[in-house]
Amino acid sequence: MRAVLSIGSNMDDRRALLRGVKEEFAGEIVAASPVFATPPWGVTDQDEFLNAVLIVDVEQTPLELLRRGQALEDAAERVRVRRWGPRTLDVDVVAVEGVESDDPVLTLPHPHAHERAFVLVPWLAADPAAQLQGRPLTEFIAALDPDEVAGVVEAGEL
Ligand code: A4P
Ligand code: MG
Repeated sequence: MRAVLSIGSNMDDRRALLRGVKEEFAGEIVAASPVFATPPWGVTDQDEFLNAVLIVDVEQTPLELLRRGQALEDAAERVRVRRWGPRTLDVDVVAVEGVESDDPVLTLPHPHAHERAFVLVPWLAADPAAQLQGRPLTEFIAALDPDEVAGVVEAGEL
């Protein structure tokens, strides 16, 4: 099963946390984006994020993949000192090839993917031919606020 993962961090050693996810999926990665620095989306009074996208090929169900991502989030939380502080690591399942779901436990494609430059720009970098609901990613990116897209800036290797 081929899937698209969006990974993000805005605290602690952000790059190391993202790299930890890459290492976890090492043998299953088909493509990986560089790291991008991204302004916080949604709740804007928080620190800048680093984001990346991994395309993986795994022998698991979509739900198992979600749980695997959540286990990595939990592991990242454990090294944290501050209780109830911001998240160290977010692992979202953006899309699974050939799967659509409106289950709130795992909605596919991710309901916010199409409107998030911090997902679309790295995803396009990882897979220039990628499509979301049958349309090229560039169409969704073109529909976003250009300032938001310009705010997503490449920041080195994952
Ligand atoms: N869930 C349903 N569908 C999915 C899916 N496709 N992938 C459910 C992952 N999870 C999915 O998520 C809440 C519930 O969503 C889970 O129980 C899962 O079953 P969560 O990760 O526990 O909670 P959260 O991350 O605090 O909330 P939410 O709404 O998922 O936030 P997001 O969407 O993860 O956004 N700005 C920048 N620049 N970069 C970022 O990475 N991330 C966020 C968090 C906000 N702003 C950001 C970034
Ligand atoms: Mg999440």
